[in-house]
Amino acid sequence: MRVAVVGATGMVGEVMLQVLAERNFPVTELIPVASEKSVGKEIEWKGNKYTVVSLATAVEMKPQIALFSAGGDTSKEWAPKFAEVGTTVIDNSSAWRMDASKKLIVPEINASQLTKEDKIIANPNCSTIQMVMALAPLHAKYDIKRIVVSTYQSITGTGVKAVQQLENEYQGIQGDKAYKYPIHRNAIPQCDVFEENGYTKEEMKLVRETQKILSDNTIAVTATAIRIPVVGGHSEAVNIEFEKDFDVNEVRSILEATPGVTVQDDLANYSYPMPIYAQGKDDVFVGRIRRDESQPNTLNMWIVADNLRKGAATNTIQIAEYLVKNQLV
Ligand code: 2RA
Repeated sequence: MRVAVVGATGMVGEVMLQVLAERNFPVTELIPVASEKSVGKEIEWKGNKYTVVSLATAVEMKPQIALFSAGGDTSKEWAPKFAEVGTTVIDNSSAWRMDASKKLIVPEINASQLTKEDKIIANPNCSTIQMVMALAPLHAKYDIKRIVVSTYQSITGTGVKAVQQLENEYQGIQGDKAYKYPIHRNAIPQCDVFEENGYTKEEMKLVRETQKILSDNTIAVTATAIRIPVVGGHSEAVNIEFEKDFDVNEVRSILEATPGVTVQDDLANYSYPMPIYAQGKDDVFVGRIRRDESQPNTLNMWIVADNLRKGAATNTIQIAEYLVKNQLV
């Protein structure tokens, strides 16, 4: 299969290349694509060297699949051009996620929605993916009424510049800034820009994307997204009010039986999810599972995942695997 990776030299692009190799995705021809400044660079993948090409060249090569992580503007302009030559695009930007004609897919939850006609498929935001992975099976059983989520997000979600800023601040040296404020020894209550309602785009993604993926606009969601000086993954404290009551042990059993979810919830042995241990793994880790004793039918939990893997690259490639397995490409 001829596969283009658009944004091949970026953080998510590099992880997509790594995951394609790890999962032995059936690539017969790899087309690394990047912005003009990177065209001509060589990358190595599975022991072979590949030359980075431009978006226009990649379209002419008519890949069967194009995995995008190149920002919303690039996706808005170029995803349709790939689709016009028959390529199926799976896009990591927010460009298409809320487009009513586009599918927003977490394979374990709603891949069955996909058809051959879907030529631009949206990969949800990383903080949404890890949350719905844990909530979808509970919604099916207990019917979610309201979600209150606070996220503690890795600087890798912002990109290389943020990782470098933390390193520079740690070393005490000056350099380019991804954030207006220091991130070392700090917590910044802003991920992405603010919307009119005082919430950030990141917080409103959790609201809107969760409703779309779970196909239920009656689910009330409120979110606070915080940036913290961590690199391994995103963490989330989630409070869920259900329409029906539940048994905490049954909740734990449901999660333990959910593909892609690992329960780490053994307080006697101080076992709970942490980003430093989630880094490099594809599962979503859930712990601190406990009833909210302040109101009926309400549960608290802690959800951690590597935002570059299940939060982006791995979910994208799992969508591609589903397409191939079901002969939709
Ligand atoms: C972030 N989820 O963490 C966003 C984009 N990757 O900044």
